[in-house]
Amino acid sequence: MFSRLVERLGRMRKDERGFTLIELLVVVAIIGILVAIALPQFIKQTDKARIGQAKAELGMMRSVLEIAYNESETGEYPDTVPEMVSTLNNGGVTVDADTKDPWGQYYQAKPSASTFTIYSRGPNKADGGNDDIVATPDGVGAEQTESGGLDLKP
Ligand SMILES: [Ca+2]
Repeated sequence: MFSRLVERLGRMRKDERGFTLIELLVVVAIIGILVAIALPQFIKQTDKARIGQAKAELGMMRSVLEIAYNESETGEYPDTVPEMVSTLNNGGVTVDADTKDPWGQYYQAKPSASTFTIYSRGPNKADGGNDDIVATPDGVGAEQTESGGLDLKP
């Protein structure tokens, strides 16, 4: 079939005849079907990669907060967002106005002296929906539901 197409392309140059409308429609339909099959798979893979990135970034923030907690004289976690930001920056994880999760949203923080929760709102870019990626002193988990966080930014 492919060789016939090439043959036809060769002939086309000679007699200046183009493809028929039906031929073009068939080609367009085939491309459409291929895109329809590949696109959802591609989106799924993209989200998987982004979830992995969010987990890694939250894991680094979690490590810094844990180290700072273990080294602190007060035995407390930073209990405000600005304190959390400066703790993270001092620990080598840069958090500035441009620090966003893989979906372009600010990471969310719920600071408190006794514990912390930092999370990404996940693919749906909103609190909850069972797609949030959450870090606490216990670890980092995906496909959870969180709410009530504050933008983690200076
Ligand atoms: Ca969400």
